[in-house]
Amino acid sequence: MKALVSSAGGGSGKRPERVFLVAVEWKDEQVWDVRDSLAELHELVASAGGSVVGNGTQRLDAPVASTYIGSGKAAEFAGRCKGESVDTVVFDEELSPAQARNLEALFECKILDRTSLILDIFAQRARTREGKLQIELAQLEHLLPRLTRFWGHLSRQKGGIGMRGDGETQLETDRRRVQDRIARLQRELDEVRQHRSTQREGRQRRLWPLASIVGYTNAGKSTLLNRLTGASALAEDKLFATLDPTTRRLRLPTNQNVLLTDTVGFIKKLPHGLVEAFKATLEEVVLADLLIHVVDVSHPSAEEHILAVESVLREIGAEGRASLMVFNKMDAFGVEERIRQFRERHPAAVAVSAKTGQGVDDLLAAIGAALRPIRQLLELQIPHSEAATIARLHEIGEVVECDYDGPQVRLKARVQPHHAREFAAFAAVETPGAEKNGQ
Ligand SMILES: Nc1nc2c(ncn2[C@@H]2O[C@H](COP(=O)(O)OP(=O)(O)OP(=O)(O)O)[C@@H](O)[C@H]2O)c(=O)[nH]1
Ligand SMILES: [Mg+2]
Repeated sequence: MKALVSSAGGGSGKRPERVFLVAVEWKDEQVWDVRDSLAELHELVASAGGSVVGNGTQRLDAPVASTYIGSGKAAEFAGRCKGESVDTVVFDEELSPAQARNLEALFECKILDRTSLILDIFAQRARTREGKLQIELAQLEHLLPRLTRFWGHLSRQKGGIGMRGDGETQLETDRRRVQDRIARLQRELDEVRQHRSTQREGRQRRLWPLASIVGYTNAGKSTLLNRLTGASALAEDKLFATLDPTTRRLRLPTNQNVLLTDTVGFIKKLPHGLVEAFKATLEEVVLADLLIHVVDVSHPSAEEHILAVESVLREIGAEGRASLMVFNKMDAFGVEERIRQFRERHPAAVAVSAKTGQGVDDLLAAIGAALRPIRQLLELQIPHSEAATIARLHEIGEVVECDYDGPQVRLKARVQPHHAREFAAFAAVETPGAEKNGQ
């Protein structure tokens, strides 16, 4: 599927597709207001390169089997769309293949649902081979049950009375072709992943703890990674600007090295197929020693964003990981009251502005504290003459006590477990052990 840029309307110049949005207000729904949901769909369309020219909503108890929304409403919206020369109608819900087909016939234009739109955006953004394979797989799996719609013209041409068999045969062939492609993609993905996991084994990540930045799309995750590590990850006011994970080293003021990963943002109703396709990438998130959950506190739906992120984390098995909540965009106008309210529910959260750097020192301290249990507390006695060893300890560890009186220097320091060996010869009489009092 292509991005929402069409060459329709004649001429060679491409213009943004004209898009009409349709959302449903469920009678018992309160948490997520339909306006917020439409606003988000609007941003999704803009991120895909389309231009929203109107929208319509309907209040319903349950979806209507044939057209999702009521047929009267559908006809009314179709009339508006024709008047506005709309190219594409995007539904905020997932449509069944039959519903999409019926709506397409009624509106006489392209119908997309939220899932196809998100897949579209992901397809535009994928850069790495693994990312591209994952998206194509998710797209084909979404397409398979809908084949009749996309390949409709074939069956229609051939599928007149008495020729129905031909149309069906064509459809079967197409279906098999897609299934074969899915199988091939899965094999290729397995190979890429195997290669990646061997690479990962060799990397330093086993020595340094891993912290993953997670959060709703557009929360400021990449901006935060850039702020903390001086990286230059792409940060944009776009949904799903980041797709492929970026990892950078962060050195905390306590001399602790941490690998910090920025990854794909989450969204409510993230298509399940997509979560499946991204599971391997997201596994890196699951395996992290610390999850840094970035929340855009300036967003009116910040509360729902937190719930959506927690739900995706549950889905990928990251529930219960050590995590630190970060209220980002504290520089935005009028967010103090919101931060105060959120703090009641998340007392350990840290407020920052990734943009201005405000609060970053507190964040670094909080990351250090959260990772403290991973470090080993050494109690050492080092001769005064071993100045280089003492200097080395200050360089790679966090020295918490230091006493130069007496024949030997007595030190207590927290170091990464793999550094402990270097100082084994200087262990104080008491056996050093992993520190248990953490966070
Ligand atoms: N005012 C303000 N804007 C911010 C702050 N941090 C990020 N932004 C803006 O928010 C937008 C999104 O930032 P990104 O860093 O791309 O967000 P992300 O979470 O990586 O987004 P995706 O990769 O799309 O999921 C950009 O326009 C940033 O400039 C902040 O602290 N304050
Ligand atoms: Mg990003």
